[in-house]
Amino acid sequence: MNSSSPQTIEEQEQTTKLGAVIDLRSDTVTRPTPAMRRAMAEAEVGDDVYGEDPTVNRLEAAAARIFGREAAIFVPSGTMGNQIAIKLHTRPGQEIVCEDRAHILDWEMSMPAWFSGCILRTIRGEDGILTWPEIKKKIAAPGYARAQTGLIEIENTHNMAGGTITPVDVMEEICDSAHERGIAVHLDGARIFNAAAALGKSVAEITRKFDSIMFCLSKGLGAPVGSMLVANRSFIDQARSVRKALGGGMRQAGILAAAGLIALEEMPKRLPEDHANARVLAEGLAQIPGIGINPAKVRTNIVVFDVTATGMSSSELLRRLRERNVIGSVINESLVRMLTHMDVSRSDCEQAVETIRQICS
Ligand code: TLP
Repeated sequence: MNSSSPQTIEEQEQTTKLGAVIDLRSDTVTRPTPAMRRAMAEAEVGDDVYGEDPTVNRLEAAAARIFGREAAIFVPSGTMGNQIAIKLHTRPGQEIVCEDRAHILDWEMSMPAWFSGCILRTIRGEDGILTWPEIKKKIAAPGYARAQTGLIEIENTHNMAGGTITPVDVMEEICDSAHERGIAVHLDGARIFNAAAALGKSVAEITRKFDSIMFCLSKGLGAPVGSMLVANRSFIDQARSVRKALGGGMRQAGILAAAGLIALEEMPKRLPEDHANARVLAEGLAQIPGIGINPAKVRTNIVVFDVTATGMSSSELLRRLRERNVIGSVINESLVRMLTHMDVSRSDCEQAVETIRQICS
């Protein structure tokens, strides 16, 4: 287990009481903008299980158009989006190749095994980046005596590796080579808009070869709830049944989709600001004796740093930081994770660096 629960319930309650905290635990913590709240209040709704919610339908059409695909489905969470895709791409008894710190491995409750009957065949990629030559070695040889590889999964940006970006040509080589062998490739693109912003390319351009793409509205894009699964029409038609089976049929979900539409259409353009703030954080941290980080590797909104040389464990450092109203999350004994998002400013990041400096000195 390379992670621990970021917070106990008591700690979370304490957090909500604190008020002026600089909350760098995740980009999931953002509150809906006033425009989102207005759109939610005014949303036209219907029963989405009957396919009759006009706002959900608009959101799904917009996501499909933006990704240049036939269809999309609105799901309650990124976890559900990934797990629906895994269910549809695989058969029980198969293997899924993914990176060693993948979200589907560490944070999705063993659902590939539990729900789809598959095991994960992992590879440690430098900076979380997988390449075809490495993946190729892990693909099961055809035959009756070995579990067959049913799916390859790529996470971009890679969360626990520090928001790193797998280059487009690397992803495309993986997709082309997998397809030659009849293996599908799913993208956990929870933060694919961050990758696109950092690369200066459109999400459609960088994801065109994947068989399915999950992305989150509720991370850097700032929506309160929701993710999308994007693919061809027949895949998304089947995804509707799997979503229902998982309890993800949400009725008047237009209330949520209304915020999702603003997230999708308005928020990607502000992501460079989060990336610049993450750089401020990383460059500041790099100046603090005992903190291990290479700021040049911080290209999006996730900052992961090593605290071993401070003599404190990550949870000890975070406990002391929390006393001073700065919160981050634990990855493991030595690694801390901090994310920038629309509810933290550049000066919040500077303040966080200063607080960490005081604690370390
Ligand atoms: N990530 C959360 C935690 O679960 C770790 C976070 O705070 O970063 N894929 C990736 C790459 C993710 O980072 C996440 C959420 C998901 C999928 C799942 O999304 P949700 O939380 O909506 O199920």
